[in-house]
Amino acid sequence: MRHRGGIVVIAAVAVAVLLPATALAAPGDLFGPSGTTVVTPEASNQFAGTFDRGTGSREFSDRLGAPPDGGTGALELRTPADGDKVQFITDEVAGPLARFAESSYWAVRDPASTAQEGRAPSFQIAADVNGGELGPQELYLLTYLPDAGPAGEWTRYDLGAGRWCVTQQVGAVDAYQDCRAGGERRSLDEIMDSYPDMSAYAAGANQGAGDGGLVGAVDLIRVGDRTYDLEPSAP
Ligand SMILES: [Ca+2]
Repeated sequence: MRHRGGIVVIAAVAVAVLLPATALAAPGDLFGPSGTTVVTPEASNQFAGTFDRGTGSREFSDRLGAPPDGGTGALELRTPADGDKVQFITDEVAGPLARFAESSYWAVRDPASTAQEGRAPSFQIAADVNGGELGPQELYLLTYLPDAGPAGEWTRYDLGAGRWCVTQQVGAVDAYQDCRAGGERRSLDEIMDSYPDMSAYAAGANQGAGDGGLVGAVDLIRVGDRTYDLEPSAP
């Protein structure tokens, strides 16, 4: 087995290979006319796990229901152990960080979770610090930590108004863990002031590392006028 540092470095490279900027972008303007894209096991719309590790799992399910106007189900995320991480991220949202000024997602914590109080699925944006081609050392992760709502109740998180940790992805650093450990949080405006050319190339839900025992679900990921409704099957 490779040591953790090796795994993280390989994962970062895998992200760059799997999600090359806008090269795989779907036709049409995702940020023009409003619309909803239904994401199912059969129609992933370029969503994929990226920094996954350990024994965590993802499953489209009706078990925890869905938020209002979110269909019948959602994407369930399980991280039994602290070392587990599962993600669900798409590059269709690639573009300037300003895109996320109007963005949100919904999440719920299964009441049966044994994780620490307050834990719920988080959100991350992978970004190129200076735009253009993603060069060495240019991968940064923006991490949003939700304040978990009551267990079993779907809660909407306003990402545009949120505060984010900004972490350069180098070596063995886990941006989520780093943020959880007290990383400085900044508004999107503050981040755009500091890094005017920073450009997102992927974004989505993150659960772990450090969320052992958490069972959660995410749904209605919205960026700009585009909403992704996560469902076990097509309507
Ligand atoms: Ca749904």
